[in-house]
Amino acid sequence: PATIHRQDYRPPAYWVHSVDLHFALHPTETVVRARLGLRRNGGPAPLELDGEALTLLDASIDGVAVEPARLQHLPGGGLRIDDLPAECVLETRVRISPEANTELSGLYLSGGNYFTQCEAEGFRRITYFPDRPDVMSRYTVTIEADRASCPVLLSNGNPAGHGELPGGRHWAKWEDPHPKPSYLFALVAGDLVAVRDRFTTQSGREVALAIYVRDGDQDACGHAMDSLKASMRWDEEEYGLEYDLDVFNIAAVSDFNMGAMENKGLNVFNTKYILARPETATDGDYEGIETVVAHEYFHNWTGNRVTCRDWFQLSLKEGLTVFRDQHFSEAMGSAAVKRLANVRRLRAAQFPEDAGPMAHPVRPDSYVEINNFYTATVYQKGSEVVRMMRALIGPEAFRRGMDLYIQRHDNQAVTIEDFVAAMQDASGTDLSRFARWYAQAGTPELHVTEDFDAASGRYTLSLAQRTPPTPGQPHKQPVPIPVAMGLLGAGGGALPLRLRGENAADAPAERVLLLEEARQDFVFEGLPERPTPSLLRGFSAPVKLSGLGQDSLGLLAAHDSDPFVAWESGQQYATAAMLRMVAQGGEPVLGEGLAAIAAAALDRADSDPAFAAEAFALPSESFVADQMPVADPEAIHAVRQSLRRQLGIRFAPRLAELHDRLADPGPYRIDGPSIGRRALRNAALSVLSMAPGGDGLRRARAQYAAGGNMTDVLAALRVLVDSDDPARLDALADFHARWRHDPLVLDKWFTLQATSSRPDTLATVQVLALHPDFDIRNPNRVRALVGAFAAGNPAQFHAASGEGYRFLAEMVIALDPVNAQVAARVVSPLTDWKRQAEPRAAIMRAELERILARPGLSKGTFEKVSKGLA
Ligand code: HT7
Ligand code: ZN
Repeated sequence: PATIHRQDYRPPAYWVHSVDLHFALHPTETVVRARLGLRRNGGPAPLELDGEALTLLDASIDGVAVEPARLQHLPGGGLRIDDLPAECVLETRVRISPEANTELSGLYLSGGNYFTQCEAEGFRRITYFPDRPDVMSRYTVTIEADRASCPVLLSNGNPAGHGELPGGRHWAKWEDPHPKPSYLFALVAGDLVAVRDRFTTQSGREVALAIYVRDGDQDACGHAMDSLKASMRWDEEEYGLEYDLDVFNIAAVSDFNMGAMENKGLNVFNTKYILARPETATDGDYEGIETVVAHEYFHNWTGNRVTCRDWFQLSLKEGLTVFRDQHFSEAMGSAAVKRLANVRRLRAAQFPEDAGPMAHPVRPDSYVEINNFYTATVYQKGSEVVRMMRALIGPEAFRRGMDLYIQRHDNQAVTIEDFVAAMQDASGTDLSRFARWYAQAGTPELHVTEDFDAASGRYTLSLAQRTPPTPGQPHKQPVPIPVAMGLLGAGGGALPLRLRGENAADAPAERVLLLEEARQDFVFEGLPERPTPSLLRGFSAPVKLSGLGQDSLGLLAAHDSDPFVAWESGQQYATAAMLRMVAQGGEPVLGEGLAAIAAAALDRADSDPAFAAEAFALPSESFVADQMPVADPEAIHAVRQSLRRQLGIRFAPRLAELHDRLADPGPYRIDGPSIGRRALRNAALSVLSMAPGGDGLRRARAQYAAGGNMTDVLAALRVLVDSDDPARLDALADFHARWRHDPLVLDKWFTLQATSSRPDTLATVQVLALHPDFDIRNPNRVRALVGAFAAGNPAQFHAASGEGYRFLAEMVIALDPVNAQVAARVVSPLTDWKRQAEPRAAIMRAELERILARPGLSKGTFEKVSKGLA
């Protein structure tokens, strides 16, 4: 397959100023008529239209039928037409089969209803079109379908008419006044019901809101609707950005390749990010809904009104919009806990990506399959880059920069340079060096060394940075790293921060150092005692920090005023201790330092239970493995389990007391304090249940039997499923019997078993892949079983037998012809062979070779596997 290079970008030969679509919907023979208003962009050139899985019925130019010989069919399925006039109307009619579309890209059927997914390149599976984001058009869409099976007919923009047709059919027309790229087109049709609400914008415009779901799910839309209204208000208050259509529709679908899609005026959502009832959704599910609803809504301006020139600029909309949704979620709840949860996710997904075979810059230079570049780097690291830019220029200048960006580029398809230029012009800060963050792959390593001269009270903090080589980028330049910091005295109090040459009077307690060179010294004066540096407060830059000893980490964990540094220091302390135990072998010992960090975490149970739960948790097995040049998944698992057992024994009375005391006082509430309480209570139960002879398992059985909200039920079942308790099988059977008609809850049943720490998990997973409820065509179910096992259960996936690798390869081989996008995603853990010891690495390579040898392998899976082998 061909590699596409960013440098090869050329403007399109034709603009399409207007698109008039007509759909005659049918499960296997949908006919799409497209009238494209074309205008040449420059001198004479052929018109090239993308197309995939289309059957061309006929074509005309300005009403005159085109001779078939004039249409040149291109290898990928596209069309080429020479000698067109500078301005004309091209009409095509194609036939497509939604029912045969298992890729879930283009127009497809889910549960008998029609949905589209066009990002990134799905529109070409609906009609012939220059399917690239810099071609922006005004759309009119008419949908015609059987009234009984498809009472609801939706598309982008505002409704513009509807009516009856003979033969029990009906039609609806939609007009979108805003020019948009083809990837934002959407159509939804079927037997859905609407949950309705209203929103009045700050300028007084009335917007009709609706969430379309399957009948019976209406009661599960309240949180999504509340989140939508909160996002609409927040974008007005924070950025002055108002919604711009008369209607905002959301449709929920259970077969979907990703989380959701921001189509103009008609967002399409995975049901996972819409439906929530206390008895079916966990607190994490509720938080995910708030985040994803906000994210898609915020795209209305950052992505839709101002869009990307080409797919290399993806982070222009995704990094910025993730930053906006994270900022929103921080404002809605406990900002500090939200921040450290997001940092934990960044380090779990993006840091390994940046260190692996698919490492790429936030703005990639090339790709084979663009779907492979909807990555943690483009999204999460992209968001961190925007966050740093805001920290560097300040929030007021950032807001001016956003205003300028939108004022300059409304209704345009632009580049990351355009965004940085707006920020630079609005702030007067030179951001040319900063742009390296977009161009260089790899996670910068920040190393600290210190020197204190007690006689003069002078303290020198030396910061050095290095970004490791990544594929195609052997040499890196320094990047500007904002280091938010403070200095602590031995008692944990803040010391004044007076840099050499500054006035003693206005020494602050916190400041941001900017490390721009490979190494810089920062000299502080007037210090009464040897300080301990608190660095990267709030995780001010996406880097790996090293150089602090265990004493410093222990002090920071106990005393730092910055919640991120306090949490992070505890995690780093524990990671270092665990790495030592893995290296030494023998029986792990819970040292006094680690026990003190755990005790300090529990001391915050009343003041901040959400933080206490985060700080009490040991670093994940994957995080510890990521710190090793060659991982040892089984040893890490053994150490972590042993430490959890020892924590359970040591803190048993306290954990039992917390489990008793933190039970929900009344009905389920989804607010920060309630979420925090449940998180800590369930963390206590989990660790308590590790202690042999304790009453943790009894408590888990009782908690499961009590039922109630899904957060507590699932936490109890998690404990049982990881244990040898005979009750676990009954509980699993009970859970299945109770929820087998609710796909989202059934996904949890699969994931629980796939991520169990029990040694027989692989055999269980193999059996589950044959379960009648496992459906390889449903991405949520594939992720719930295969994805969860391979990415979320390192000890079992990396079983020495290699059976875990073989299982994943089999699943990828079966999945690739059904849904290549999902296959290319779930294959990732197999590409991590360079960090495994032999013979595991050899087995992983052999499985990758086996996948690569499959005839007809998709280009997406080919790209991931071949890069993974390199
Ligand atoms: N912009 C959306 C990305 C997306 C997507 C990409 C490829 C294939 C399927 C997809 N579904 C949604 C989602 C977002 O980031 O907001
Ligand atoms: Zn997005």
